[in-house]
Amino acid sequence: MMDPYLVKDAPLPYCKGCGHGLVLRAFGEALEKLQLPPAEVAVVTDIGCVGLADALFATPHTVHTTHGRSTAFATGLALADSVLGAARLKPVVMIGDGGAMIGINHLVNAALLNADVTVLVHNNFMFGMTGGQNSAFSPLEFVTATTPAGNAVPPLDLAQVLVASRASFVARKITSDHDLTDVIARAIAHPGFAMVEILELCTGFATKWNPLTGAQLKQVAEKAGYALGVLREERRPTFGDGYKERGKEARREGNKENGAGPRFAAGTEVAQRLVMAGTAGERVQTAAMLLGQAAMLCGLHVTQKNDYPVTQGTGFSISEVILSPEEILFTGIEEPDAVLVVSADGARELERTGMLARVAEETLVLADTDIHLPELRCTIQRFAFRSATGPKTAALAAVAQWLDMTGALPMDALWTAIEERFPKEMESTRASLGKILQTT
Ligand SMILES: Cc1ncc(C[n+]2csc(CCOP(=O)(O)OP(=O)(O)O)c2C)c(N)n1
Ligand code: SF4
Repeated sequence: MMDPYLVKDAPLPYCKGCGHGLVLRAFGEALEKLQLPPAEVAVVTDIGCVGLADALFATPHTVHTTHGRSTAFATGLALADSVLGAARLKPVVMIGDGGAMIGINHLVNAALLNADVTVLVHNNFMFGMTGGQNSAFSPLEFVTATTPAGNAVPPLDLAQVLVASRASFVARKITSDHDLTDVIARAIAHPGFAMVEILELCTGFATKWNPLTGAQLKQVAEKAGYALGVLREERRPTFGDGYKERGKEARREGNKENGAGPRFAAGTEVAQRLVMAGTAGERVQTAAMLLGQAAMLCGLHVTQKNDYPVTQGTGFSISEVILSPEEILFTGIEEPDAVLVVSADGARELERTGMLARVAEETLVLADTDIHLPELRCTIQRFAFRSATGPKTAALAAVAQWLDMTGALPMDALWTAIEERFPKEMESTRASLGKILQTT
């Protein structure tokens, strides 16, 4: 028996009677009905009361995003999973009508792409969290904080906008509909973009200022000229399907050339979590990318996460790389297996973020000769990365040194990665790295 998707008996963070609670319950029931593996469900929440839901999910991934942009984040997840992964991930967006108004172009784009994303639009006709302001979805004559004499502008028919955007599944429901759970489940199971708009009550503001009850939501829809129910359900290829189809031929050619399957045997049988730290502009992330590519040539799974200041060309540059024979389900590094520090900027940032405090006794720390590091639980091994190879090759030299010491990947895999990405620099890079490898 799988763990439940929602936290059991969790107190809801909404006002009493808020429609968000009913949608959440129906969404939870839809997940129970579908029995999707929780690791293959990503709940992407928007800003607003609707976005308070993250803590109520026990097992699926949750991502809390910026106002109006949740669909864009979910589209990114779906496209990456369908193009690079196994196309199993189901991102489900929880967004209010305020967020849907702000980010409407993201919904239009996701619909055009037919990204495998489900968007649950919680339409309570106003901005709830900020005090009941008018949204593009407020009905005519609706009283809101910004339209105290009644809204003079007709509401947007989002379902029609998305039908015109070629969305492959579009529905509009009311919270009290008996089949709400089924329609949400159908939307999630639908292969491609699906939007379910749910008309609901904001009891914090809307029902205080308007003679509105749950039973009257149907009349609101009628007055606005809204169609209800499942308005479109059709099959067309998702963006990922199309991408894979177009890429098939190219890949077939590529495989012929490269020989299908791994080209080298990895030396490691367990995951390796590396943190690389240096200075922006000194090719730290390029070195991490080459390490990742070398690992992929050995058939390993790889993740790379980069961090640098917004100015990009100044300050630190950090890459976190995980290489693993197993699928990598969590990309964070709690306790690194190796830390490569090639500049003072990088060292300062690792100290500031607490990464250095998380090293274990077995962590391999390779640092440039002159860099100050605090006392660590493990020994620090020093190399003249910068002076021997130059600042722009120091990070790659540290990678080569780590490979040389651990044998996690054969050095030939790294040389091949460098040759494929930077053929013109191959000779000079090899000569530079040779200097550091010979000194050990
Ligand atoms: C870009 C941006 N604009 C404005 C805000 C302020 N803000 C926070 S919550 C909110 C209202 C959200 O309304 P809605 O999306 O309808 O969700 P609800 O609160 O009704 O669930 C606003 C405008 C913000 N956080 N970010
Ligand atoms: S203010 Fe409105 S949307 Fe927010 S929790 Fe209260 S009832 Fe729900």
